[in-house]
Amino acid sequence: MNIKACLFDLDGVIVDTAVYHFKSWKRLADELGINFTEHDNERLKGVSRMRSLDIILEIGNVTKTAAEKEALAARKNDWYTEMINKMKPEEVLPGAREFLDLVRKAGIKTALGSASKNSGIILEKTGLTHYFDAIIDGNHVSKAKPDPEVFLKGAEAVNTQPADCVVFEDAIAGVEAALAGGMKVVGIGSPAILTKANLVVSGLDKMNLDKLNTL
Ligand code: B16
Ligand code: MG
Repeated sequence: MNIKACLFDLDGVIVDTAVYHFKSWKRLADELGINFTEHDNERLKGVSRMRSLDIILEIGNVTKTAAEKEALAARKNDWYTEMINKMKPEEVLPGAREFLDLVRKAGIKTALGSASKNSGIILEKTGLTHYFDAIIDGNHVSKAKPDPEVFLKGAEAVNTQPADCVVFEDAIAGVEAALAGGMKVVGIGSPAILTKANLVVSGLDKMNLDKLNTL
């Protein structure tokens, strides 16, 4: 395959913001009297903010109106943004900056394809903004992964056909989104979980151009 663009998920691939999501959702769940565990938090990875809240409310068997849910999600996001505003370049996951550098030097385009509406601030605080030719995130899409919208928009933004793109994803829904978009996908995590990915590595520190070219 002649790869022309690499599309990257953010949380779980480039940075580990799951820990900040967990802390802020946990604070909200505690206030609501819901027992929300780190195990439950796995279900929130790659999922939109509102869907995450719905999952937590489901766990606690709690019902809220649409207006109440908006307010709760906004409270969580205030706590979350307070934490990500303190993020540092050292928090970039091992090998991510190096791999971005490598593909860019090989003439391959790079785009972000994240569900997060906070990707701009995360990339700025970690010093990664300029590694991406295009940034598509939760502010640009109406359909969440596993819908391919975020990656199709990413491919379009870097003028590349989906068949010439490789997606890097840590969530099952993200792997499915990439495949639904007609792209190749490298799973970041465990092969036992990301069974549909074309290749699975434990992190971007285990990626190189040779592996990319085998896809
Ligand atoms: P926000 P990704 C996702 O990021 C997270 O994995 C998920 O836990 C979060 O709910 C979602 O972003 C929305 O984030 O509340 O900042 O808009 O993995 O798609 O980069
Ligand atoms: Mg992710």
